[in-house]
Amino acid sequence: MTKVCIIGAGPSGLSALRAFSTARDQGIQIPDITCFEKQNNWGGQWNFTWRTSLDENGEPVHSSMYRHLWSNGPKECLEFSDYSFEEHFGKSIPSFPPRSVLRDYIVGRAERSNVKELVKFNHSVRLVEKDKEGFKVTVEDINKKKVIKEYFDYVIVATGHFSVPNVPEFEGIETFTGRVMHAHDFRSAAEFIGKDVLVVGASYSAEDIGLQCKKYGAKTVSFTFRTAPMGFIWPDGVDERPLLTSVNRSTVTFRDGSNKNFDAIILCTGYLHSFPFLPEDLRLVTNNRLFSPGLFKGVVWNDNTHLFYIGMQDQWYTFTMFDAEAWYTRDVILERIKLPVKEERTLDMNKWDERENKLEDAYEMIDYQADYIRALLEFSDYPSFNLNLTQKEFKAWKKEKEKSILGYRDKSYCSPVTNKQSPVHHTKWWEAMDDTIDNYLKG
Ligand code: FAD
Ligand code: NA7
Repeated sequence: MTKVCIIGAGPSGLSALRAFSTARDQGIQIPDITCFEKQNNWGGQWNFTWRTSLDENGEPVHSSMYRHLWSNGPKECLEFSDYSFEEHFGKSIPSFPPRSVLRDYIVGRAERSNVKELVKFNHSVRLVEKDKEGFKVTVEDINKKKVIKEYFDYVIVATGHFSVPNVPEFEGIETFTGRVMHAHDFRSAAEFIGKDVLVVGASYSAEDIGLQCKKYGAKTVSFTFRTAPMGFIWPDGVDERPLLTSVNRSTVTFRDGSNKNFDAIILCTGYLHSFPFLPEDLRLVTNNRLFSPGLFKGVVWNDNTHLFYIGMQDQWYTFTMFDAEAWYTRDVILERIKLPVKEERTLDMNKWDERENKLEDAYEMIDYQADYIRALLEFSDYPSFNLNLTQKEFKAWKKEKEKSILGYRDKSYCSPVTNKQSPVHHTKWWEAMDDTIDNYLKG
Protein backbone atom coordinates (compact mmCIF):
# COMPACT_ATOMS: atom_id res chain seq x y z
CA MET A 1 0.00 0.00 0.00
CA THR A 2 1.17 3.54 -0.76
CA LYS A 3 2.55 5.24 2.35
CA VAL A 4 2.27 8.97 3.07
CA CYS A 5 4.13 10.85 5.80
CA ILE A 6 2.76 14.19 7.00
CA ILE A 7 5.17 16.23 9.12
CA GLY A 8 3.33 18.53 11.54
CA ALA A 9 -0.23 18.57 12.90
CA GLY A 10 -0.80 22.31 12.88
CA PRO A 11 -3.57 23.76 10.70
CA SER A 12 -1.75 22.77 7.46
CA GLY A 13 -1.15 19.16 8.55
CA LEU A 14 -4.74 18.98 9.79
CA SER A 15 -5.95 20.20 6.38
CA ALA A 16 -4.02 17.34 4.78
CA LEU A 17 -5.57 14.84 7.20
CA ARG A 18 -9.02 16.27 6.55
CA ALA A 19 -8.56 16.05 2.78
CA PHE A 20 -7.72 12.35 3.01
CA SER A 21 -10.43 11.59 5.57
CA THR A 22 -13.02 13.27 3.32
CA ALA A 23 -12.00 10.97 0.45
CA ARG A 24 -12.10 7.99 2.81
CA ASP A 25 -15.63 8.94 3.91
CA GLN A 26 -16.65 9.01 0.26
CA GLY A 27 -15.56 5.39 -0.05
CA ILE A 28 -12.29 6.11 -1.83
CA GLN A 29 -9.32 3.93 -0.93
CA ILE A 30 -6.74 6.19 0.73
CA PRO A 31 -3.04 5.51 1.37
CA ASP A 32 -1.55 4.44 4.67
CA ILE A 33 -0.97 7.79 6.40
CA THR A 34 1.23 8.68 9.37
CA CYS A 35 1.43 12.22 10.70
CA PHE A 36 4.38 12.97 13.00
CA GLU A 37 3.87 15.85 15.43
CA LYS A 38 6.58 16.90 17.84
CA GLN A 39 4.19 18.56 20.30
CA ASN A 40 1.94 16.55 22.60
CA ASN A 41 -1.18 17.91 20.91
CA TRP A 42 -2.41 19.15 17.55
CA GLY A 43 -3.06 22.81 16.70
CA GLY A 44 0.46 24.01 15.83
CA GLN A 45 0.95 27.71 16.54
CA TRP A 46 -2.48 27.81 18.19
CA ASN A 47 -1.23 25.74 21.15
CA PHE A 48 -0.34 28.61 23.45
CA THR A 49 2.42 27.83 25.92
CA TRP A 50 3.95 29.83 28.74
CA ARG A 51 7.30 28.30 27.88
CA THR A 52 9.94 30.04 25.81
CA SER A 53 13.14 28.77 24.22
CA LEU A 54 13.08 25.00 24.94
CA ASP A 55 10.11 22.89 25.99
CA GLU A 56 9.87 20.26 28.70
CA ASN A 57 11.74 17.80 26.46
CA GLY A 58 14.51 20.17 25.45
CA GLU A 59 12.92 20.65 21.99
CA PRO A 60 12.63 24.19 20.58
CA VAL A 61 9.27 25.73 21.60
CA HIS A 62 7.18 25.91 18.45
CA SER A 63 4.44 28.44 19.18
CA SER A 64 5.02 32.18 18.90
CA MET A 65 1.54 33.04 20.14
CA TYR A 66 0.86 35.14 23.22
CA ARG A 67 -1.79 35.34 25.88
CA HIS A 68 -4.06 38.09 24.62
CA LEU A 69 -3.80 37.38 20.91
CA TRP A 70 -6.99 38.00 18.93
CA SER A 71 -7.43 37.15 15.27
CA ASN A 72 -5.88 39.90 13.19
CA GLY A 73 -8.07 39.24 10.14
CA PRO A 74 -11.80 38.55 9.82
CA LYS A 75 -12.53 34.91 10.66
CA GLU A 76 -14.84 34.82 7.62
CA CYS A 77 -11.73 34.98 5.40
CA LEU A 78 -10.36 31.77 6.87
CA GLU A 79 -13.59 29.81 7.35
CA PHE A 80 -13.46 26.13 6.28
CA SER A 81 -16.00 25.62 3.53
CA ASP A 82 -16.84 22.15 4.85
CA TYR A 83 -17.19 23.21 8.49
CA SER A 84 -18.59 26.65 9.21
CA PHE A 85 -18.14 28.56 12.46
CA GLU A 86 -21.89 28.31 12.92
CA GLU A 87 -21.75 24.53 12.66
CA HIS A 88 -18.99 24.39 15.26
CA PHE A 89 -20.33 26.89 17.80
CA GLY A 90 -24.04 26.31 17.13
CA LYS A 91 -24.55 29.99 16.35
CA SER A 92 -23.07 32.82 14.38
CA ILE A 93 -20.20 34.49 16.29
CA PRO A 94 -18.36 37.85 15.89
CA SER A 95 -15.61 38.31 13.32
CA PHE A 96 -12.35 38.68 15.31
CA PRO A 97 -12.14 35.87 17.88
CA PRO A 98 -9.40 35.50 20.46
CA ARG A 99 -6.84 32.73 20.06
CA SER A 100 -8.66 30.16 22.21
CA VAL A 101 -11.84 30.44 20.11
CA LEU A 102 -9.97 29.88 16.86
CA ARG A 103 -8.09 26.96 18.32
CA ASP A 104 -11.37 25.40 19.42
CA TYR A 105 -12.69 25.71 15.86
CA ILE A 106 -9.60 24.20 14.17
CA VAL A 107 -9.39 21.34 16.62
CA GLY A 108 -13.17 20.85 16.46
CA ARG A 109 -13.03 19.98 12.78
CA ALA A 110 -10.01 17.73 13.29
CA GLU A 111 -11.76 15.83 16.07
CA ARG A 112 -14.77 15.20 13.86
CA SER A 113 -12.58 13.87 11.04
CA ASN A 114 -11.65 10.65 12.88
CA VAL A 115 -7.96 11.02 12.13
CA LYS A 116 -6.39 11.15 15.59
CA GLU A 117 -5.20 7.56 15.30
CA LEU A 118 -3.10 8.65 12.29
CA VAL A 119 -1.10 11.15 14.36
CA LYS A 120 1.95 10.17 16.38
CA PHE A 121 2.38 12.90 18.97
CA ASN A 122 5.71 13.62 20.69
CA HIS A 123 7.45 12.42 17.53
CA SER A 124 9.96 14.79 16.02
CA VAL A 125 11.16 14.23 12.47
CA ARG A 126 14.95 14.48 12.44
CA LEU A 127 15.84 13.55 8.87
CA VAL A 128 14.26 12.84 5.50
CA GLU A 129 16.45 11.13 2.91
CA LYS A 130 15.59 10.03 -0.60
CA ASP A 131 16.94 6.77 -1.97
CA LYS A 132 15.82 4.07 -4.42
CA GLU A 133 13.19 2.74 -2.02
CA GLY A 134 11.54 6.10 -1.38
CA PHE A 135 11.81 8.61 1.46
CA LYS A 136 13.58 7.28 4.52
CA VAL A 137 12.19 9.27 7.45
CA THR A 138 14.08 9.28 10.74
CA VAL A 139 11.88 10.17 13.68
CA GLU A 140 12.56 10.46 17.38
CA ASP A 141 9.91 9.28 19.80
CA ILE A 142 10.60 12.03 22.32
CA ASN A 143 9.10 10.26 25.34
CA LYS A 144 10.76 6.92 24.76
CA LYS A 145 13.95 8.51 23.42
CA LYS A 146 13.82 5.97 20.60
CA VAL A 147 14.79 6.63 17.02
CA ILE A 148 12.64 5.06 14.32
CA LYS A 149 13.38 4.85 10.60
CA GLU A 150 10.55 4.23 8.17
CA TYR A 151 10.09 4.37 4.40
CA PHE A 152 7.35 6.41 2.74
CA ASP A 153 6.33 6.96 -0.89
CA TYR A 154 5.23 10.56 -0.31
CA VAL A 155 6.17 13.25 2.22
CA ILE A 156 4.09 16.33 3.04
CA VAL A 157 5.97 19.02 4.97
CA ALA A 158 3.56 21.04 7.11
CA THR A 159 5.88 22.39 9.79
CA GLY A 160 4.96 26.10 9.53
CA HIS A 161 7.36 28.99 9.17
CA PHE A 162 6.73 31.36 12.07
CA SER A 163 8.81 29.61 14.69
CA VAL A 164 12.47 30.30 14.08
CA PRO A 165 13.10 33.98 14.82
CA ASN A 166 15.00 36.31 12.53
CA VAL A 167 17.18 38.22 14.99
CA PRO A 168 19.20 41.08 13.48
CA GLU A 169 22.12 42.78 15.22
CA PHE A 170 22.11 46.47 16.12
CA GLU A 171 25.19 48.45 17.13
CA GLY A 172 25.57 48.57 20.90
CA ILE A 173 22.54 46.39 21.67
CA GLU A 174 24.71 44.26 23.95
CA THR A 175 25.01 47.29 26.28
CA PHE A 176 21.22 47.66 26.64
CA THR A 177 20.27 47.71 30.30
CA GLY A 178 16.70 46.45 29.92
CA ARG A 179 14.99 43.40 28.46
CA VAL A 180 15.64 42.40 24.83
CA MET A 181 13.45 39.71 23.28
CA HIS A 182 12.14 38.50 19.95
CA ALA A 183 8.40 38.33 19.28
CA HIS A 184 8.73 34.51 19.33
CA ASP A 185 9.34 34.73 23.10
CA PHE A 186 6.69 37.37 23.85
CA ARG A 187 3.96 35.80 26.00
CA SER A 188 2.30 38.57 27.97
CA ALA A 189 2.23 42.35 28.09
CA ALA A 190 2.08 42.27 31.88
CA GLU A 191 5.81 42.69 32.37
CA PHE A 192 5.75 45.97 30.40
CA ILE A 193 3.20 47.84 32.54
CA GLY A 194 4.53 51.36 33.15
CA LYS A 195 7.52 50.78 30.85
CA ASP A 196 8.84 52.53 27.74
CA VAL A 197 8.96 49.86 25.05
CA LEU A 198 10.74 49.93 21.70
CA VAL A 199 9.25 47.62 19.05
CA VAL A 200 11.46 46.92 16.02
CA GLY A 201 9.57 46.08 12.80
CA ALA A 202 6.63 47.35 10.80
CA SER A 203 4.46 44.34 10.13
CA TYR A 204 1.79 42.23 11.87
CA SER A 205 3.75 41.22 14.95
CA ALA A 206 5.07 44.72 15.57
CA GLU A 207 1.66 46.31 15.24
CA ASP A 208 -0.11 43.76 17.40
CA ILE A 209 2.49 43.29 20.14
CA GLY A 210 3.11 47.05 20.37
CA LEU A 211 -0.60 47.80 20.70
CA GLN A 212 -1.07 44.97 23.11
CA CYS A 213 1.66 46.40 25.37
CA LYS A 214 -0.09 49.78 25.29
CA LYS A 215 -3.52 48.24 25.88
CA TYR A 216 -2.31 46.44 28.98
CA GLY A 217 -0.50 49.43 30.48
CA ALA A 218 2.90 50.21 28.92
CA LYS A 219 3.78 53.88 29.44
CA THR A 220 4.92 54.47 25.85
CA VAL A 221 5.48 52.37 22.77
CA SER A 222 7.77 53.43 19.91
CA PHE A 223 7.88 51.50 16.66
CA THR A 224 11.04 51.67 14.57
CA PHE A 225 10.85 50.75 10.86
CA ARG A 226 13.42 49.74 8.25
CA THR A 227 11.53 50.36 4.99
CA ALA A 228 8.34 52.27 5.67
CA PRO A 229 6.26 53.27 8.69
CA MET A 230 2.95 51.49 9.28
CA GLY A 231 1.33 54.91 9.28
CA PHE A 232 -1.73 54.11 11.40
CA ILE A 233 -3.44 56.65 13.63
CA TRP A 234 -1.91 55.56 16.93
CA PRO A 235 -3.29 56.21 20.41
CA ASP A 236 -1.54 58.69 22.71
CA GLY A 237 1.81 57.43 23.89
CA VAL A 238 2.58 55.54 20.67
CA ASP A 239 4.85 56.83 17.90
CA GLU A 240 6.83 55.62 14.89
CA ARG A 241 10.46 56.41 14.17
CA PRO A 242 12.93 55.51 11.44
CA LEU A 243 15.27 52.60 12.12
CA LEU A 244 17.45 52.65 15.19
CA THR A 245 21.12 53.20 14.42
CA SER A 246 22.66 52.47 17.81
CA VAL A 247 22.02 51.57 21.40
CA ASN A 248 24.00 52.89 24.36
CA ARG A 249 22.82 51.38 27.66
CA SER A 250 19.18 52.55 27.94
CA THR A 251 19.43 55.17 25.17
CA VAL A 252 18.48 54.32 21.60
CA THR A 253 19.38 56.64 18.71
CA PHE A 254 17.40 56.66 15.47
CA ARG A 255 18.24 57.47 11.85
CA ASP A 256 16.63 60.92 12.10
CA GLY A 257 19.05 61.78 14.93
CA SER A 258 16.37 61.55 17.65
CA ASN A 259 16.94 59.45 20.75
CA LYS A 260 14.93 58.09 23.63
CA ASN A 261 15.43 55.94 26.73
CA PHE A 262 13.72 52.55 26.85
CA ASP A 263 13.12 49.77 29.37
CA ALA A 264 12.64 47.03 26.79
CA ILE A 265 13.27 46.22 23.14
CA ILE A 266 11.00 43.74 21.37
CA LEU A 267 12.33 42.54 18.02
CA CYS A 268 9.32 41.93 15.78
CA THR A 269 11.62 41.23 12.88
CA GLY A 270 9.95 38.19 11.39
CA TYR A 271 10.85 34.52 11.06
CA LEU A 272 13.05 32.21 9.01
CA HIS A 273 11.83 29.22 7.01
CA SER A 274 13.73 26.39 8.61
CA PHE A 275 13.74 22.69 7.71
CA PRO A 276 16.73 21.21 9.55
CA PHE A 277 15.44 17.71 8.77
CA LEU A 278 15.66 18.15 5.00
CA PRO A 279 18.73 17.75 2.80
CA GLU A 280 19.61 20.62 0.47
CA ASP A 281 18.09 19.05 -2.66
CA LEU A 282 14.67 18.71 -1.02
CA ARG A 283 14.72 21.89 1.04
CA LEU A 284 12.59 24.95 0.30
CA VAL A 285 14.71 28.09 0.55
CA THR A 286 12.62 31.22 0.68
CA ASN A 287 11.69 34.27 2.65
CA ASN A 288 8.18 35.23 3.67
CA ARG A 289 6.57 35.76 0.26
CA LEU A 290 3.51 34.82 -1.77
CA PHE A 291 5.23 32.66 -4.38
CA SER A 292 7.35 29.85 -2.97
CA PRO A 293 10.35 29.19 -5.24
CA GLY A 294 10.62 25.58 -6.36
CA LEU A 295 7.01 24.71 -5.60
CA PHE A 296 4.62 24.02 -8.49
CA LYS A 297 1.15 25.30 -7.55
CA GLY A 298 2.77 26.41 -4.30
CA VAL A 299 2.85 22.81 -3.05
CA VAL A 300 4.63 20.28 -5.31
CA TRP A 301 8.43 20.20 -5.10
CA ASN A 302 9.30 20.64 -8.76
CA ASP A 303 12.45 18.50 -8.57
CA ASN A 304 10.69 15.59 -6.89
CA THR A 305 6.94 15.40 -7.26
CA HIS A 306 6.53 12.98 -4.35
CA LEU A 307 7.42 15.78 -1.95
CA PHE A 308 4.88 18.46 -0.98
CA TYR A 309 4.84 21.53 1.23
CA ILE A 310 1.66 23.04 2.67
CA GLY A 311 1.33 26.54 4.16
CA MET A 312 4.70 27.95 3.18
CA GLN A 313 3.50 31.23 1.71
CA ASP A 314 3.19 34.63 3.33
CA GLN A 315 -0.37 34.55 4.55
CA TRP A 316 -3.35 36.74 3.81
CA TYR A 317 -5.46 33.62 3.52
CA THR A 318 -4.69 30.90 6.03
CA PHE A 319 -6.95 27.91 6.77
CA THR A 320 -8.85 28.11 3.47
CA MET A 321 -5.60 28.28 1.55
CA PHE A 322 -4.17 25.33 3.49
CA ASP A 323 -7.32 23.37 2.61
CA ALA A 324 -7.03 24.25 -1.08
CA GLU A 325 -3.38 23.14 -1.00
CA ALA A 326 -4.21 19.96 0.90
CA TRP A 327 -7.01 18.92 -1.45
CA TYR A 328 -4.70 19.49 -4.44
CA THR A 329 -1.88 17.52 -2.79
CA ARG A 330 -4.23 14.67 -1.94
CA ASP A 331 -5.50 14.45 -5.49
CA VAL A 332 -1.98 14.36 -6.93
CA ILE A 333 -1.16 11.51 -4.54
CA LEU A 334 -4.42 9.71 -5.39
CA GLU A 335 -3.51 10.21 -9.07
CA ARG A 336 -6.74 12.10 -9.67
CA ILE A 337 -4.62 15.01 -10.89
CA LYS A 338 -2.00 14.35 -13.53
CA LEU A 339 0.90 16.77 -13.22
CA PRO A 340 2.21 18.45 -16.37
CA VAL A 341 5.83 17.78 -17.38
CA LYS A 342 8.60 19.65 -15.59
CA GLU A 343 9.11 22.31 -18.30
CA GLU A 344 5.43 23.22 -18.23
CA ARG A 345 5.44 23.31 -14.46
CA THR A 346 8.43 25.62 -14.50
CA LEU A 347 6.73 27.98 -16.96
CA ASP A 348 3.66 28.12 -14.74
CA MET A 349 5.81 28.82 -11.67
CA ASN A 350 7.66 31.58 -13.50
CA LYS A 351 4.34 33.28 -14.28
CA TRP A 352 3.39 33.43 -10.60
CA ASP A 353 6.87 34.57 -9.62
CA GLU A 354 6.83 37.39 -12.18
CA ARG A 355 3.33 38.43 -11.17
CA GLU A 356 4.35 38.69 -7.53
CA ASN A 357 7.34 40.83 -8.41
CA LYS A 358 5.01 43.37 -10.04
CA LEU A 359 2.57 43.70 -7.14
CA GLU A 360 2.33 47.26 -5.90
CA ASP A 361 0.21 47.17 -2.78
CA ALA A 362 -1.65 45.05 -0.27
CA TYR A 363 -4.84 45.09 -2.35
CA GLU A 364 -3.01 43.49 -5.27
CA MET A 365 -1.49 40.93 -2.92
CA ILE A 366 -4.96 39.93 -1.74
CA ASP A 367 -6.08 39.45 -5.37
CA TYR A 368 -2.92 37.47 -6.09
CA GLN A 369 -3.46 35.04 -3.24
CA ALA A 370 -7.19 34.68 -4.02
CA ASP A 371 -6.29 33.86 -7.64
CA TYR A 372 -3.73 31.37 -6.41
CA ILE A 373 -6.40 29.60 -4.34
CA ARG A 374 -8.77 29.72 -7.33
CA ALA A 375 -6.09 28.08 -9.48
CA LEU A 376 -5.86 25.20 -6.99
CA LEU A 377 -9.61 24.79 -6.51
CA GLU A 378 -10.12 24.35 -10.25
CA PHE A 379 -8.58 20.91 -9.89
CA SER A 380 -10.27 19.55 -6.78
CA ASP A 381 -13.69 18.94 -5.27
CA TYR A 382 -13.11 21.13 -2.19
CA PRO A 383 -16.65 22.30 -1.33
CA SER A 384 -17.37 25.63 -2.96
CA PHE A 385 -17.52 28.84 -0.97
CA ASN A 386 -17.77 32.49 -1.91
CA LEU A 387 -14.09 33.29 -2.53
CA ASN A 388 -15.03 36.56 -4.28
CA LEU A 389 -16.74 37.67 -1.09
CA THR A 390 -13.63 36.95 1.03
CA GLN A 391 -11.55 38.97 -1.42
CA LYS A 392 -13.91 41.94 -0.97
CA GLU A 393 -13.93 41.45 2.77
CA PHE A 394 -10.14 41.37 3.01
CA LYS A 395 -10.03 44.68 1.16
CA ALA A 396 -12.74 46.19 3.36
CA TRP A 397 -10.82 44.98 6.44
CA LYS A 398 -7.62 46.60 5.12
CA LYS A 399 -9.49 49.90 4.69
CA GLU A 400 -10.96 49.63 8.18
CA LYS A 401 -7.45 49.13 9.57
CA GLU A 402 -6.28 52.23 7.76
CA LYS A 403 -9.21 54.15 9.29
CA SER A 404 -8.81 52.82 12.81
CA ILE A 405 -6.12 50.48 14.06
CA LEU A 406 -7.90 50.31 17.44
CA GLY A 407 -11.39 49.89 15.99
CA TYR A 408 -11.07 47.53 13.02
CA ARG A 409 -11.82 44.48 15.15
CA ASP A 410 -15.18 45.98 16.14
CA LYS A 411 -16.61 45.45 12.66
CA SER A 412 -18.48 42.42 11.39
CA TYR A 413 -18.24 40.50 8.12
CA CYS A 414 -20.40 38.08 6.17
CA SER A 415 -19.70 34.34 6.10
CA PRO A 416 -18.67 33.03 2.67
CA VAL A 417 -20.04 29.65 3.71
CA THR A 418 -23.44 30.43 5.31
CA ASN A 419 -23.86 33.86 3.68
CA LYS A 420 -24.88 35.28 7.09
CA GLN A 421 -23.63 38.59 8.49
CA SER A 422 -21.82 37.93 11.77
CA PRO A 423 -22.86 39.78 14.94
CA VAL A 424 -20.78 42.63 16.37
CA HIS A 425 -18.84 41.69 19.52
CA HIS A 426 -20.36 42.88 22.81
CA THR A 427 -17.23 44.80 23.85
CA LYS A 428 -14.91 46.98 21.81
CA TRP A 429 -11.53 45.29 21.33
CA TRP A 430 -9.55 48.14 22.91
CA GLU A 431 -11.65 47.82 26.07
CA ALA A 432 -11.98 44.02 26.07
CA MET A 433 -9.62 42.62 28.70
CA ASP A 434 -11.36 39.28 29.16
CA ASP A 435 -10.58 37.11 26.15
CA THR A 436 -11.79 33.80 27.53
CA ILE A 437 -13.84 31.65 25.21
CA ASP A 438 -16.87 31.80 27.56
CA ASN A 439 -16.86 35.57 27.67
CA TYR A 440 -16.37 35.85 23.91
CA LEU A 441 -19.26 33.55 23.09
CA LYS A 442 -21.74 35.10 25.51
CA GLY A 443 -24.40 37.51 24.33
P1 FAD B 1 2.08 25.72 12.45
O1 FAD B 1 0.83 26.21 13.07
O2 FAD B 1 3.33 26.42 12.79
O3 FAD B 1 2.19 24.15 12.74
C1 FAD B 1 3.32 23.39 12.39
C2 FAD B 1 3.36 22.12 13.23
O4 FAD B 1 4.50 21.35 12.83
C3 FAD B 1 3.51 22.38 14.71
O5 FAD B 1 2.53 21.68 15.42
C4 FAD B 1 4.91 21.87 15.04
O6 FAD B 1 5.03 21.37 16.35
C5 FAD B 1 5.10 20.79 13.99
N1 FAD B 1 6.51 20.49 13.69
C6 FAD B 1 7.48 21.37 13.37
N2 FAD B 1 8.64 20.74 13.15
C7 FAD B 1 8.40 19.41 13.32
C8 FAD B 1 9.21 18.24 13.23
N3 FAD B 1 10.50 18.29 12.88
N4 FAD B 1 8.63 17.05 13.50
C9 FAD B 1 7.32 16.97 13.84
N5 FAD B 1 6.51 18.04 13.93
C10 FAD B 1 7.05 19.25 13.68
N6 FAD B 1 -3.24 33.10 11.23
C11 FAD B 1 -4.54 33.47 11.15
O7 FAD B 1 -5.27 32.96 10.31
N7 FAD B 1 -5.06 34.41 11.99
C12 FAD B 1 -4.31 34.99 12.96
O8 FAD B 1 -4.80 35.82 13.71
C13 FAD B 1 -2.94 34.60 13.07
N8 FAD B 1 -2.16 35.12 14.03
C14 FAD B 1 -0.87 34.69 14.17
C15 FAD B 1 -0.11 35.20 15.20
C16 FAD B 1 1.19 34.76 15.39
C17 FAD B 1 1.99 35.31 16.53
C18 FAD B 1 1.75 33.80 14.51
C19 FAD B 1 3.14 33.33 14.69
C20 FAD B 1 0.99 33.30 13.46
C21 FAD B 1 -0.32 33.75 13.27
N9 FAD B 1 -1.12 33.25 12.25
C22 FAD B 1 -2.43 33.64 12.16
C23 FAD B 1 -0.56 32.38 11.22
C24 FAD B 1 -0.43 30.92 11.67
O9 FAD B 1 0.88 30.57 11.42
C25 FAD B 1 -1.40 30.03 10.92
O10 FAD B 1 -2.71 30.36 11.35
C26 FAD B 1 -1.21 28.54 11.15
O11 FAD B 1 -0.91 28.23 12.48
C27 FAD B 1 -0.15 27.93 10.23
O12 FAD B 1 -0.35 26.55 10.27
P2 FAD B 1 0.79 25.49 9.89
O13 FAD B 1 0.22 24.18 10.19
O14 FAD B 1 1.26 25.79 8.53
O15 FAD B 1 2.00 25.82 10.86
P1 NA7 C 1 6.86 39.75 8.81
O1 NA7 C 1 5.51 40.05 8.30
O2 NA7 C 1 7.76 38.92 8.00
O3 NA7 C 1 7.56 41.16 9.08
C1 NA7 C 1 8.86 41.29 9.56
C2 NA7 C 1 9.14 42.75 9.89
O4 NA7 C 1 10.45 42.81 10.44
C3 NA7 C 1 9.11 43.66 8.68
O5 NA7 C 1 8.50 44.89 9.00
C4 NA7 C 1 10.60 43.87 8.39
O6 NA7 C 1 10.91 45.11 7.84
C5 NA7 C 1 11.18 43.82 9.78
N1 NA7 C 1 12.60 43.47 9.75
C6 NA7 C 1 13.19 42.33 9.33
N2 NA7 C 1 14.53 42.41 9.44
C7 NA7 C 1 14.79 43.64 9.94
C8 NA7 C 1 15.98 44.32 10.28
N3 NA7 C 1 17.18 43.76 10.09
N4 NA7 C 1 15.87 45.56 10.78
C9 NA7 C 1 14.67 46.14 10.95
N5 NA7 C 1 13.50 45.55 10.65
C10 NA7 C 1 13.57 44.32 10.14
O7 NA7 C 1 6.80 39.08 10.26
P2 NA7 C 1 5.74 39.27 11.43
O8 NA7 C 1 6.32 38.56 12.59
O9 NA7 C 1 5.33 40.67 11.60
O10 NA7 C 1 4.48 38.47 10.92
C11 NA7 C 1 4.56 37.07 10.69
C12 NA7 C 1 3.30 36.35 11.05
O11 NA7 C 1 3.17 36.35 12.47
C13 NA7 C 1 2.05 36.95 10.47
O12 NA7 C 1 1.34 36.02 9.71
C14 NA7 C 1 1.23 37.38 11.68
O13 NA7 C 1 -0.10 36.99 11.58
C15 NA7 C 1 1.93 36.85 12.87
P3 NA7 C 1 10.61 45.55 6.32
O14 NA7 C 1 9.20 46.07 6.40
O15 NA7 C 1 10.76 44.30 5.51
O16 NA7 C 1 11.61 46.55 6.04
